Amino acid sequence: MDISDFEVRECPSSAVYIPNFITSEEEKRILSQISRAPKPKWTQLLNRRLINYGGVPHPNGMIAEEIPTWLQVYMEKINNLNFFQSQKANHVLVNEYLPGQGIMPHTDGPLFHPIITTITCGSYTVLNFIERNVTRSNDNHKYNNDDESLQRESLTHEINFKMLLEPRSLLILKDELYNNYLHGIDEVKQDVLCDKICNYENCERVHKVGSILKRGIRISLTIRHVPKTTTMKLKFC
Ligand SMILES: O=C(O)CCC(=O)C(=O)O
Repeated sequence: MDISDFEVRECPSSAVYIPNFITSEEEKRILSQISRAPKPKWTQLLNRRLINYGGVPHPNGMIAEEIPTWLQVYMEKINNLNFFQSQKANHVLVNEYLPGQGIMPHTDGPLFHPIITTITCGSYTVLNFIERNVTRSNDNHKYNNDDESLQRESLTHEINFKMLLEPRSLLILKDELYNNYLHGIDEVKQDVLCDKICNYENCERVHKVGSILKRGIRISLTIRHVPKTTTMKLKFC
């Protein structure tokens, strides 16, 4: 696979969008495994619910946990693209969005090797990108619990561009898009496709500006590398 064929050219550096990165069969398997996750695995937030696989990222280090084999298949598939250089993916965040749910604009911050890879399952979504206010310190990210200041930051900025994420696609964000742009998803039940979407030419289908897409339930797998990990040591006295 020549990755340069999948670069998104109409946005700052850099994004790679691969339609049909997984097959329909693989998508069904993922959705079926997620639907069987026991309720206590889920963390319910106001606007979505999520599961951490591999541990919970933390400034003091993530206590590494075993990742289920069915999920390792997709981590391997991403590792084979060599985006994490000598590192390997070791964390998967599963987000579930019902129609009308989204995620506030944020950056992923310093807990991760600065590359985000996301597989979309079940339904499309539209990701918004907002350029950061460069005069602010660089430490406003989701894991700071600084949600209010993030929202204030993003409210003062217009959306610079958007990306349409189709089911079974893989999106990879790095460089300027990781460091200098917030990404978020509007809490709406449908999207009117507009000319701010910058990856039409990378999409599997032909989409028309002005058409309306109704959202279904979307499961996203955000697969990343957490550099700082620890193993739990039990002391027996
Ligand atoms: O669901 C997505 O595509 C985005 C998820 C995300 O940005 C995050 O969990 O940090």
